[in-house]
Amino acid sequence: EDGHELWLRASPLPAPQRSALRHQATRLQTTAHGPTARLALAELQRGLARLGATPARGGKGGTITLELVQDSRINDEGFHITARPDGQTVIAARREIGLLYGVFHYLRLAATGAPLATLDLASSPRVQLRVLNHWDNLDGVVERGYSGRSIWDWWRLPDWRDTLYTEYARANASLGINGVVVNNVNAKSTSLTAPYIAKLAAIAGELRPWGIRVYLSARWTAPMEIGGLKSADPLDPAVAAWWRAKSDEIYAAIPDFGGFLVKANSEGQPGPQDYRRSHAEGANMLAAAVKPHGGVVMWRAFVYAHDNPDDRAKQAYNDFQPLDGQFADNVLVQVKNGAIDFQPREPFHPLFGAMPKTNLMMEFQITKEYVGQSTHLTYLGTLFSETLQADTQAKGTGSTVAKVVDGTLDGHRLTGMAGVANIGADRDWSGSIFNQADWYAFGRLAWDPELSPETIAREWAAQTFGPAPKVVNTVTTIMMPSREAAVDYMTPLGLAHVMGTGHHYGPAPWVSHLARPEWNPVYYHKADAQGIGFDRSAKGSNAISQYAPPIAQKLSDPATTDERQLLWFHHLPWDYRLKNGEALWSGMVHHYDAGVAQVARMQVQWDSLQPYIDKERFAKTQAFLAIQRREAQWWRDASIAYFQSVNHLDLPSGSAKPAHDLDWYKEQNLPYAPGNP
Ligand code: BDP
Repeated sequence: EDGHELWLRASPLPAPQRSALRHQATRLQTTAHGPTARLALAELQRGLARLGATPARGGKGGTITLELVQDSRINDEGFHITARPDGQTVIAARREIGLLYGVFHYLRLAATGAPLATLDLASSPRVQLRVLNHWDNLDGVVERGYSGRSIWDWWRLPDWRDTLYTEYARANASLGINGVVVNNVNAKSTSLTAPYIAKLAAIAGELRPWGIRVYLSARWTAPMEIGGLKSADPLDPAVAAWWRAKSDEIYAAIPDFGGFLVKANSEGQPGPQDYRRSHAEGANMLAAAVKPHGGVVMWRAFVYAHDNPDDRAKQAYNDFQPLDGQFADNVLVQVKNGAIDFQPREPFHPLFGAMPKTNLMMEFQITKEYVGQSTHLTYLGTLFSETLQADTQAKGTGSTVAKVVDGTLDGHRLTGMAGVANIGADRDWSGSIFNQADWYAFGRLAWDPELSPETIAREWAAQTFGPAPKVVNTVTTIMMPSREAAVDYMTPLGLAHVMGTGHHYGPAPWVSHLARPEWNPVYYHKADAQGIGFDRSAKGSNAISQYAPPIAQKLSDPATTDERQLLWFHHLPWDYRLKNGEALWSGMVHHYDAGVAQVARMQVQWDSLQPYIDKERFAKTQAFLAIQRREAQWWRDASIAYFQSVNHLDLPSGSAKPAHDLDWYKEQNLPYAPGNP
């Protein structure tokens, strides 16, 4: 039990459920016979066997039938499961992929102990493109990867197709993930050369039966680097012709190629602005190249420029919002959940709700660059859901980010959700057992952004560790507050980006020497003897004006700002009174304390599961929690030592002094931290 089986390991059900399931599933049949339907049937057999319910030969009992139907209650990827008391269960879908998704859902119900005897359940994905973004380099190093090397063995492709590809595809299909961008957004042109297209075609062949398309991150200057052109100007006809020919070449090898993802004019990457063209002009040129083949372009809005003195949090909006309505219909603008960069907590990105005429897709980071990487247990389902449920107020109350993303708010049909993958070649895929839950939660929320993170945690726990209530309850109790604990010990009350330089692991709020102002933690917290926080009100950067008026109004006053985002929006004196009556400084210290205490509780809760969990996964999680406990303390102590050196205030009574002086914390460095670009 090393975690390799993920949430698909399903252990035998308790005896009564097992025999009920066996009775339900005595005969399995399919009326569809394409490759995906065959996989669906095989998955059903395999899943039932793992649950201890292998159909008995010649036994009397019910039948499960996989059947293609015309059903108006579901879309092309949806499924409809009905189970009647006479023992007939039908998993119906319009296309074979729906049968596969339906089988996985049926098995999920079984593994989590749901009743199966009578069912009438129709489900369709609410988001069309449910895509993993691999930040994998061609040399096998994964940018911000904490789970080993890339699973793509480019060197030995296309001849050698590792069995890992099928296992990976199967895990994704079990969640409904239907697209994969295989290479880093900091892209190399090499990915677009003929040998690499052949390699990609081999991967595509492995993923296709599981309903997954491949996409490529495109390097903007590829026409110059591998095409011999003098320019990459999107309005230069030779450039457009090059991309059209390149797209034709890719589609000839991969007829269902998904399209391109582009990081342009961001963090040193080239882009159309180098030619004084807008993001829309760039995106549309590329979109025209893939359009005849049904492809899309996912154009990232993660931009900020070193020569722009404006608040970094405002720059994407400033660049993109004026372009609303100018993007071609096969372009999606891919927006990170928050305006800075995947912090433990960020307010939702102001572009959501502000570009009604554009297909906006969500980008979450599943890999935990800023949230403890592989060792800290910080379940991201709550983070994803918090953003999705945030109300943009764009069209009045209830205009949630989820409704922007699923297209219902503005009537968009082309919709998407991307997650920066946490997958690598480690045996457990994700760097820790609990990091698997973030991959799982991403997939489930991409299918249905309204699912509750607690429901998802319970599902994941039951499938990963078995359905015993003690286990599921305890694991869920550990997971649910875990991300808030990290917010408390890392960035309480709306602080952000105070992590160590480059690797983003561990505390470094004192760093102030880096070349670009917005690379320095001091830029984000602005602590001085008088106070702390980034003033984004009208007196400050006025980033709040990028939100809909009712939200901007609330954010203009610290008293009506959600305290969890207080210092994100306001610079306040150290003695500012929090809602509970305490001064800001003592409130901060209490948050740090609370974060550390919560991790200590998580350790006790996990220890109580020892009798129920297999040895290796138990021990690994236990060891990682010990690291997290130690490092939560480090975060707390280093942060307090630094802020105290700025404000010279005493600690509230009952809070312990940091174990070391500030210089000691400053000297801690991590020269070989993983995942650095
Ligand atoms: C930041 C990462 C950097 C990525 C960048 C991006 O630190 O490695 O290249 O985002 O999203 O989070 O492009």
